[in-house]
Amino acid sequence: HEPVVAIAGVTGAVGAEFIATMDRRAFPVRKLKALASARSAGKTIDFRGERIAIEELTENSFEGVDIALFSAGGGISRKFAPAAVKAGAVVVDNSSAFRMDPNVPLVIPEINANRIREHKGIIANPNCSAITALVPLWPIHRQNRIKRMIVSTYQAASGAGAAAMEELVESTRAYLDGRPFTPKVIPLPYAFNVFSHNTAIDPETGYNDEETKVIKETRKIFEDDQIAIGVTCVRVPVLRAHCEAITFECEKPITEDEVRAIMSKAPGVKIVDDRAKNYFPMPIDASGQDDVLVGRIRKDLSDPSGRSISMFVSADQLLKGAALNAIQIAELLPQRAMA
Ligand code: 2RA
Repeated sequence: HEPVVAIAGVTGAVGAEFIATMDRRAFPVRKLKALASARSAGKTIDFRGERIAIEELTENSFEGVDIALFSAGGGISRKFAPAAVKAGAVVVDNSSAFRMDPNVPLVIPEINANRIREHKGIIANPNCSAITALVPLWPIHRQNRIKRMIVSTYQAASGAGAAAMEELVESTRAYLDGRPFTPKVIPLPYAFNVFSHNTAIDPETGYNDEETKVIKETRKIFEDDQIAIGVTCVRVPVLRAHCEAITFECEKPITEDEVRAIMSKAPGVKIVDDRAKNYFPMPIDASGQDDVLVGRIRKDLSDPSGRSISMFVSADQLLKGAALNAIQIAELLPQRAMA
């Protein structure tokens, strides 16, 4: 039978993209349960020509649910995902709550879809900044192990939710009007500004939580605890696509042409690398489409051994960085195969 699907966090930016992505990919749904906080209960959403009432998310929301998609923050996932599993649902969780749990597969379908069947009720969707880097890096790593990578991220407002996207627009409008602006979501001036990813900073390392996620999630997804990873994550005044500058060092020499050839066959990747036209991955092209755009592919001149390459990538944070990756996981769930 077609699955009953619940979305926990249906009113959020990712929740909306879950629905749009299921529509676009004709994901079969017998019944959709729209779950959100009490504040949203009673409002409605449209799904496949049906008006669906939003229900308050409680421990009892998952009776009869086959697949529960979560994107309402780690606290909500920790509180309600176990109840969903107990009710018999398989949870695909976009929050960071369970990503490092050894009993929870952390999955990017282009890389480790084989881990999905090992789930014990919960499958974790990786952080968008990890997905954006790893989709293009994996096919290289498989052929010529990456021993070190240096990643700088330029992360869009959407990673902080719909309210942050609105705040970027409003703070920019205020800036242009010369009006003072009191932020409600982003605790720093956002218009025309760049700032360190505003999450907790590890007192030992000085790395923020976003940077620590990139390191830990890369090692779990690649199943390689030895990869050396240096990373800096910042928030930039862009609406919904992340960009990342990546330099990686392989075990054996590798040329930019070899990387280009690998990228041309890599699933989930689109090469945008036109030096003549100075045209490379940009958020305005990455937004609203499924691929990770890859360009600026070139030899890292700081490594004379010829084992290092630099490149620049961009991906839609709400799609491949969140909702699309989660739906691709849901499409591969075993019971879906029996539907
Ligand atoms: C961010 N990766 O961009 C985090 C969560 N989506 O804020």
